[in-house]
Amino acid sequence: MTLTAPRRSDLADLQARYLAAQLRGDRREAVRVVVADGLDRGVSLDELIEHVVGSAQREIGRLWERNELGVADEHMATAISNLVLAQLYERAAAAERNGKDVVVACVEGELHDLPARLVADALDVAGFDVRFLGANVPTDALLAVLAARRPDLVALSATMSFHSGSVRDAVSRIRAEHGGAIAIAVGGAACDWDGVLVADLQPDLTAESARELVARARRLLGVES
Ligand code: B12
Repeated sequence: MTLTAPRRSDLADLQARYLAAQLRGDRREAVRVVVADGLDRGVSLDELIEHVVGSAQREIGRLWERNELGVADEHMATAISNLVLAQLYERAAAAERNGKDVVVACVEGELHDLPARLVADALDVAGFDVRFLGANVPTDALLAVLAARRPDLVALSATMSFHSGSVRDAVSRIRAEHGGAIAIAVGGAACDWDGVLVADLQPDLTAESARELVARARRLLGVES
């Protein structure tokens, strides 16, 4: 069944109900809001990632920053998002594989793997063959994976600006070992907070959201959409 595109107000309503479920620690309601009331009613994975799960996580961050939420509540909320993403991954209709191989990793030291997971899931559902390495990947270990797999694209995620050094180190070592054979994408909130990072590194690709990354990766790698 094809449904009309969700309006902003529908997405805002889903986000508000999802956030309320996260704050109550109600895992079943959180899954119901995103899967039954979102995905099953025609809201796309991209919209759910960006305007429901992602934006609720950012709101959790604001509450935490203002001391309106404790660390345990933030952990509980993030665990709920991981559960919900696993359900979405299983249920979302994946596009036909496009033959392009991508490795997604958080740079060394970076513990925020949920943003990178959003990126990995969006690429995967869009048809890319994705290896998601998770949080805090030592640069040596990342290079070993790249040497073994020789992917078309490596997507490096950094949230904290104090991990800019890890991003710089990873990019320069990937270039030294592979030249231009592996395209490099750099992204995550560290790029917003460290204004010169992307300008200095000139990666093949950057994007502010998972959805934008998918579109740009398609163009960069010559995938028909
Ligand atoms: C959950 C959380 C944690 C969890 C992480 C759990 C996990 N498994 O991810 C834990 C508890 C580990 C944590 C730790 C810390 N955190 Co924290 N955390 C958060 C929180 C609340 C949510 C993160 C999240 O899920 N974001 C949701 C997604 C959607 O974020 P996103 O960045 O917008 O992602 C999109 C884009 O960036 C892009 N993207 C992401 N990766 C890539 C890669 C590529 C290649 C591309 C192209 C695009 C791209 O696509 C994504 C999807 O559209 C944020 C709040 C926030 N605003 O994000 C704080 C936040 C990031 N944390 C913060 C802080 C301060 C910390 C700590 C320093 C706290 C401490 N004192 O220990 C540590 C640092 C840990 C470390 N060494 O890395 C601050 C950072 C402030 C700043 N300006 O520096 C924030 C903003 C909270 C706040 N408001 O104060 N945190």
